[in-house]
Amino acid sequence: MEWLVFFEPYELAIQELKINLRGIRQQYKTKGLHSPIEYVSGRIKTISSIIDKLNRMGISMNEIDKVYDVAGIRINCQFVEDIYMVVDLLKNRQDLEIVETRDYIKNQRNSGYRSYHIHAYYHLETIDGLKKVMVEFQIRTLAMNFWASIEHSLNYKYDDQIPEVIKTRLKQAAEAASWLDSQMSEIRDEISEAQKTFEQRKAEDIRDIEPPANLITLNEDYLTKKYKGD
Ligand code: 0O2
Repeated sequence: MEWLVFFEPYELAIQELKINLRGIRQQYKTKGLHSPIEYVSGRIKTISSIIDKLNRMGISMNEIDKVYDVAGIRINCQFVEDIYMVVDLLKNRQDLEIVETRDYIKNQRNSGYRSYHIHAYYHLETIDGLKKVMVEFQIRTLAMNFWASIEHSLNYKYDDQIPEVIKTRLKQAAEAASWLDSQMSEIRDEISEAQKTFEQRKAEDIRDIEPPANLITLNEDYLTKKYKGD
């Protein structure tokens, strides 16, 4: 029961943030613009993972608030430039209070890990009033995400003791991912233009399709029934 109470605000924050951030993507698409957000996911840290982290940090359960990533939101982007656009979007939100930023893109970790992290309080409206919920945002390109998820699985498999030979391969793979990101950035305008044209064509195709003759009648019938008596 205590864990349920503990997790609830984090879960609500994740649900709301996922909807809000997906809404941003939707708004870019509606305007026929390239969206800096490709897709958004969220997770709550498992109890065992929280306990592992407390042990790693050498702190007790009473200091659980120091675990900044109980609620995690991951934002995947197409281009490195998009990451910094997303960072600005987050910094300008009224419902977020930025506490810390970590740029592991400009300062790649020794493992080869790249990503942009933000720790921020999300302003959650609860039945007991405003609650500030700590959330960790990880903003990365698809290439960074691919690398991180593979390395994460290997760390799990080898219990954080990845053999040196595999570590070397991972570093080479991280360089390749970084190279891929820079190549994609070079042709970013071309790709964005192609994507915009594709979206516009899709919209035009729909506009050109004649609706069935009885569609309006059907809608009118439906509305008459739905609001009968109002
Ligand atoms: P999980 O399972 O993803 O929740 P610090 O001790 O403060 O220097 P800390 O606590 O690792 O660093 O915080 P940081 O740097 O903000 O990293 C938090 C999360 O980023 C990690 O959470 C990972 O999700 C991810 N991350 C950081 N470094 C790496 C890395 O080298 N490889 C991969 N794959 N992910 C990384 P957890 O709790 O470690 O794990």
